[in-house]
Amino acid sequence: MIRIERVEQYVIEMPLRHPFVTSMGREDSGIKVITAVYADGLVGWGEAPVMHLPYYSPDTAETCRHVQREALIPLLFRSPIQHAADAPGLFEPVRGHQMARAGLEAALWDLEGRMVGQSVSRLLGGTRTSVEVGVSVGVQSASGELIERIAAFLNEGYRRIKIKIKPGWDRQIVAAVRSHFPGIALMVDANSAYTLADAAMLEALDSFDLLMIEQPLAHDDLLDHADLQRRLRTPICLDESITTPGRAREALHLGSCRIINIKPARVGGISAAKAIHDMCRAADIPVWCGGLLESGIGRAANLAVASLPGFTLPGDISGTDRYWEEDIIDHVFRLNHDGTLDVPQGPGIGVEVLPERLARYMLHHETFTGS
Ligand code: OSB
Ligand code: MG
Repeated sequence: MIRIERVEQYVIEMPLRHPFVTSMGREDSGIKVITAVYADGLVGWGEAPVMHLPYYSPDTAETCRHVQREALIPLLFRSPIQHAADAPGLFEPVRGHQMARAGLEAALWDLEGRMVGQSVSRLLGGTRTSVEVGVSVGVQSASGELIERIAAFLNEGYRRIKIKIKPGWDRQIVAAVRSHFPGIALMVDANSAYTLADAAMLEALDSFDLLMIEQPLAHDDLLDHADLQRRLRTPICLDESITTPGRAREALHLGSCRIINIKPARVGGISAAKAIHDMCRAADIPVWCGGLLESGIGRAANLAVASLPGFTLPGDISGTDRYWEEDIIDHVFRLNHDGTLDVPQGPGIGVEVLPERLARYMLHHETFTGS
């Protein structure tokens, strides 16, 4: 039984080593709502990797704080749960606000793992001890710069390169990258920058042997993606459009994509991520674990999720140094020589939070107790 005694909520902002530019805009830092749940003398940590403004998902630090404080945390105090997997049922009265739920649920998974002395990977039924990883490379100021950055990442051992595209930084850039690196596993992510009016350009991408085209059309669309997928040889991978297991079911039914990027934070938590994984596995749809510039807390949890057997494509779970000068945990995620990251095997997410680092990046802190 998990009977929560106290919840600490932190909003932190960590400077990124390199600005991350996409069709949605530019991020110079990562803003996160971190929650710590306390029970039986143990603590579990979870991250809601929100953005500064609702340009990727509707979640922001303020909406997440509000929904956790006013709705989700009170639910947690009102009824003890048996397992972290019961959190989605407990949170059921709340509509939307996927990242607020996901951050708290992740903390419960970490806590449960620590209570029973098992890793979150193990609790979930993970079958891998290391996972293949790729890297997502933002829009650069010129193609030469992009090629240099890609060369550096390949040199570090990343197995798959994803480049961000947007109108004016698409076909020619992909052509330049492909002719420079003929053999690499390459994909593009548009973050919803196009419409069906751009179908001709997207069809032209078929000639570059891309692993997939991620979220070319509207962030909440399934129908146009189904239409586009019928016209493309390259698989479409959905990111933004898949916000719940129900949406994944609709996408599979409609043929909106052939691959799904599962981000636990986007789909409302680890349980929902597992449910989508199970559904895709049964339907023979490959999945991979996406990222949202997580700190080590979210990265460790994502590695646990990516250890499930259906995650057959390299994930956006890059090494710590790709994001931060210093992380808020006691562990640095370093790429193995074979382009993989190890899945933490210790209890819970298998890493410890460093309080002085958390304090350094803290913007807000609030304590909640049941009474
Ligand atoms: O669309 O996958 C995306 C980062 C922030 C918001 C959206 C996306 C991304 C990435 C980078 O592509 C993922 C990562 O390395 O964490
Ligand atoms: Mg994406």
